[in-house]
Amino acid sequence: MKRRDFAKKATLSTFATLIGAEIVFGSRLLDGYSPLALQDPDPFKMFNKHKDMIVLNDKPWNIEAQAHLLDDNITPNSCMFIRNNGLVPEGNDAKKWSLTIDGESVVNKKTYTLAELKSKFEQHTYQVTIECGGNGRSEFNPPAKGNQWTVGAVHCASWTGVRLRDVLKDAGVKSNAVYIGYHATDLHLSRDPNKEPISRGCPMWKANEDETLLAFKMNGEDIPLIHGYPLRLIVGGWPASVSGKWINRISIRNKVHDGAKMTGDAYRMPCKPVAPGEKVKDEDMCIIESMPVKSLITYPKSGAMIKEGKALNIRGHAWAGDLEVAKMEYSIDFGSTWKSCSVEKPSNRFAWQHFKASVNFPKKGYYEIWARATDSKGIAQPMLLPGWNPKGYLNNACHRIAVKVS
Ligand SMILES: Nc1nc2c(c(=O)[nH]1)N[C@H]1C(S)=C(S)[C@@H](COP(=O)(O)O)O[C@H]1N2
Ligand SMILES: [Mo]
Repeated sequence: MKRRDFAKKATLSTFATLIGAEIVFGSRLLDGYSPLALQDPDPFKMFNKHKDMIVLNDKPWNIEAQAHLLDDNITPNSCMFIRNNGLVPEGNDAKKWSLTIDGESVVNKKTYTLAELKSKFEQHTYQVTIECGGNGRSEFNPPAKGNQWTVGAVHCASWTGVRLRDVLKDAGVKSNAVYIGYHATDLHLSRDPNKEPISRGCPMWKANEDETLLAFKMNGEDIPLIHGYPLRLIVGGWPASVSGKWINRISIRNKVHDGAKMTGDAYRMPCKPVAPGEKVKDEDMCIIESMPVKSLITYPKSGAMIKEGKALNIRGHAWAGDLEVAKMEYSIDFGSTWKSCSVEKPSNRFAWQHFKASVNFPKKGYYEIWARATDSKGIAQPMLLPGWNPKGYLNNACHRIAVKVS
């Protein structure tokens, strides 16, 4: 058999195994063609996601959870939303991975292998709530372009890694440092290697917090590829876009980082409130820092049927960016009156806080349960949509579920 025919036969048998059936006229398949059945990858299998997850986009992959999938205290991989700005890098090898610290404000540019990071610096584990700045975007009117997230672009997993500040300190930080910016290995959608899909960062004070990690484990295991294997930045309380995946370089900057999606209107809000639909100049848009207070009812699932005369035990989580959640309430009369929920302390800073309440209904009929969190500065979630903005960020309106008592 000629080499080429042999290769073709081997490919065909691989295709057949993947499809689970003989490809009857396979020998006539033109070179370079792959069967259609293999061109439609199943994201649920590929990423190990729960069947109730919702695919918003496949180029790039963007997949969201639903409120009832987020019931666990620590979100399992199967229920974590996926947000990509570019193409997922291929062939990441933890054994060959390294991280370079550079930039105008580094004392000694330094490169660490992943093994060095793990052995040289103390390891820490924190539960961190990570929410996409665009979570809730689908409610804005006029609509904002971008993924139409409903409520499911948030998760709270447990992350293990080394503190970014320990690594920065080891390389040396000049006194004129103001910001860090990350660089990662994902490819721009255009496949142009000179373009980065995203390269964001945060001020030095945020980079230096205890919980800001260079993480290599998620929920006790290697981070799944889609969530940043083998090294990811974890920055609690701020838009998830600051938590860069597939990190191989961090620059210590002497000015606000100006990487992709740091400038223009990306991840920025109008510095002053604007009317719905109003055009806002780039220079009037301000970088989003701490995320606002928010909560989710994760049990029961919206649409639950309740027996008359029985109390319903509801539960969920609440979080408040850089702050803590101080109070949690629910309403069954469309926000006219509120009753308190019990709310736990976070297991560490930036972990979401679990709440519960026992709800009684006066009679048979349709109800909505609304949940409202208040942060430690006394700011509560708005009952209705907060300020419209051109990119549809920071919708922290109260979460509602429907129930029927019969
Ligand atoms: N390298 C890289 N990091 C990234 C992104 C990306 O596209 N590339 N997306 C960011 C955005 S916008 C979000 S919301 C989170 C999503 O994290 P997840 O996919 O692990 O849920 O990753 C952030 N980190
Ligand atoms: Mo995001």
